[in-house]
Amino acid sequence: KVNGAAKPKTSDKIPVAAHPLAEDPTDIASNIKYHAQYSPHFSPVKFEPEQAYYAAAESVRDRLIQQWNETYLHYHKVDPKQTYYLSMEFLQGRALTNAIGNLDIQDAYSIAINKLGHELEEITEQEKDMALGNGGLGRLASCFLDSMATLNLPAWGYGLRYRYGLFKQRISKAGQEEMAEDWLEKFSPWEVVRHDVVFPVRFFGHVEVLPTGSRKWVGGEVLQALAYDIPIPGYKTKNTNSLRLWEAKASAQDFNLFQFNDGQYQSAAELHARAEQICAVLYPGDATEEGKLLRLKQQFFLCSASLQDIISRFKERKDGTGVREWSEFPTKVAVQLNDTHPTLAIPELMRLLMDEEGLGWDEAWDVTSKTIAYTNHTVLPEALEKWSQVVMSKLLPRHMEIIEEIDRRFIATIKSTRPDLENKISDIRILDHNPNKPVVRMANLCVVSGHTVNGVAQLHSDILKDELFADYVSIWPTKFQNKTNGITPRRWLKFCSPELSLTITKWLKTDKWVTNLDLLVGLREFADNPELQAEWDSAKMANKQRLVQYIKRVTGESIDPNSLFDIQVKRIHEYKRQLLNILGAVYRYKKLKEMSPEERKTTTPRTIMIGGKAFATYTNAKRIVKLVNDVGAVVNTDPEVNEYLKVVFVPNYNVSVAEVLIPGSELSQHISTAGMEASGTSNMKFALNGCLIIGTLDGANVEIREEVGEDNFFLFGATADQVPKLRKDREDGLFKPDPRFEEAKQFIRSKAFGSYDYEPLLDSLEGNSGYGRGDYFLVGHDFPTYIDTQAKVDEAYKDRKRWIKMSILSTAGSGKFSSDRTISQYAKEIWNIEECPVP
Ligand code: T68
Repeated sequence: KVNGAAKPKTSDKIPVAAHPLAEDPTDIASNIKYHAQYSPHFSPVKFEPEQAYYAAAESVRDRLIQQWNETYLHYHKVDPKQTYYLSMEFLQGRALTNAIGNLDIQDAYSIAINKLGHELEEITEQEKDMALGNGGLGRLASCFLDSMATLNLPAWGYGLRYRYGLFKQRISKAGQEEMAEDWLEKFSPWEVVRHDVVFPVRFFGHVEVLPTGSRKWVGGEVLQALAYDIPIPGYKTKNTNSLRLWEAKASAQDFNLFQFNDGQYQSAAELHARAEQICAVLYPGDATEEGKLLRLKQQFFLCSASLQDIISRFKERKDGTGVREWSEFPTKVAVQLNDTHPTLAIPELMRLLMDEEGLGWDEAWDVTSKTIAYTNHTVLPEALEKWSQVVMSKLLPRHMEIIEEIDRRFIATIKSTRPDLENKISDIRILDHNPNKPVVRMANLCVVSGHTVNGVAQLHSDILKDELFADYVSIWPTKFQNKTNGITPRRWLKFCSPELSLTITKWLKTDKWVTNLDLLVGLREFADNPELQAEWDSAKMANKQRLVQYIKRVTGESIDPNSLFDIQVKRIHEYKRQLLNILGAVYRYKKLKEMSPEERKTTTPRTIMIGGKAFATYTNAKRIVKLVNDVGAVVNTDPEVNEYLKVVFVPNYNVSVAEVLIPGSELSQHISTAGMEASGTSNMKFALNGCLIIGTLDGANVEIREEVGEDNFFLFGATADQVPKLRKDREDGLFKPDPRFEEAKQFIRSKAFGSYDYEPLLDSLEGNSGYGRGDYFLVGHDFPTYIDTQAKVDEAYKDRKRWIKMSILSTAGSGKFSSDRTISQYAKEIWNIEECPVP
């Protein structure tokens, strides 16, 4: 690799010229040089990978902007119904590889960049992840954006432009440490600020009754929402949609020059400071009242700015005959709420329609309830949002009034039409008037106000219908749907695993699977073919080798590419049961220690990799991170066993790390307590990449197993319908732990992995009852079948042919899990929107 000072001669011969839409690699190289020179961000002497990245990104952006403008103008002309996906999170990851891949200019760019003395792969590594999300929910939103553009659907993503996204995770002796991740440290070449798109957003104040009788929210403080747009290119199509992220600003009038000149610097710019707080961090800690208020402000800021923008677009695209009828609004606008975080869109749309546009309640309600739909992503009681009525009344007095009125009308309807539900009213109404802490139940507000509610995998949607929302189902039997999650095959196979993609294309004799993932079933007939098996094996090995290098670079650990690569990566949570995984590893280590050297040689060597971030204040999750690291430190330096077992904690798991880990995986663990993981989406990414799953019958695992075939899925554990009884048995002291489970815990207690106090963590697995105690997540119950199933994995891996066949069948059965399928279903069954391809 040549870079910096040692540039090859070819680079000097390339002229500097703006060729925004160049096809030819030399012209592309000229355009990249043009950006390095005329859109400078660095002093002119250097052209190292970093400078090359920014210049290349800007040259790719040139063509995106061309398509992007055409798309906007086309939608403007055709005026189709559009979807607005409101989400507090978008986990976009890196954009350069994705944009080059979707624009299908990979080869030309690769050559162009070579001509400038660099490697495409190396410069793409310079990009920081855009990590404006926590985990599955945020990444799902980003996969959806990719599919919406690819399917030529007129759709927008709306979110917040957080200054600091998800924290960076560092592992020290003490365990996880969090650091602010400054994705905008230099600048992002992918965002365009729209100085003409600014909306006022009010907080606090009070409600005034006007002489006409109508009500108006006045006073308080007003911030400005400024739009930043990120282009979302579809795969091999001109359609390029937008992700619009709002930034909070205070205006010049709010800067008190008088106070400033008087030396009162802080109070002079007080509103500016408060504006900055709104978009400062992704998920401000909400243990304090201030934290809760800030989080609610963020949610309202997103909802208010987005709806004002949506309404202004609706008005702007009238057909020239004058003002549109408001009843047309739901025929032009579909708003999808990504969980309850943007629920305030409901009262805000009501307020805008009534107080700003002059509609009556019934008309406004009709429009709102036909426009809004809600996706639920969790049944965990602690994750169902409830906002204090006191805080809500203070921050959003008019919205509180509107919510009270929705609640009042809902109760009145139930009383008059469903006397049988009279005794359920306190559960299903929106307001909870608990005297200790009156709250607004956001999920209830969504269910009552939205036209459709969906879960994210079949099992999860069934649980919503049968349990969480059962009473509502009896009121609105057709309101509830399932939309099993999906992932984009572009990022999660084609771009992250080029060798495997080429093999698939070769054997299917087409690359159409990239947009029609069902075609992967065509691989089934070749699953036993030795030639395909050999190619498959070598593609997987290339990915494993890349992973070996990565692990070496970030942890210093050398792992054996011939060992079984066993990976669990996801947010650390007790219900996801990383603790079950690490207890299994501890048990495996202990058994290896007890074996003779000859016996050890008969075992299947394994590298267990675990990665994920723990929420900063989630103590038990942080203890799990520490335990994995401590176990790794002992196992990996034990010369007796480290040929047969390694345990590696992969730090700072994020989208770009996933793009290296998932293609290199052979076994992955999706082992949550049944009924608790709404869907999971990484399980789909692993299966698509020919990785076998060991898992419980939870979330989308159920459907993955159906699709790949039960012989190709390592199943264990209690089922969702057994869980309540198992918990009850536990409380009644009827649970008899397996001796192997006791042995694993005892080994940790013996300080085999250091002197850190693991007692509180192990304690959560003991006792009889209580959340987080009494082994609420049933680790003890599932441990023996987990160990037995892992033994089956070891056996299966010894038979290379059988393993590779299972791997091929995993990929072949993954067609259903394309987010293109998911989004087509949303488009038809919830949004009622149609494709609008740019000619
Ligand atoms: C996940 N939820 C589900 N929540 O856990 C997962 N952020 O099963 C599912 O596959 C995925 O959503 C997509 O449907 C989340 O990721 C959050 O990240 C979250 C929760 C509360 C507040 C903020």
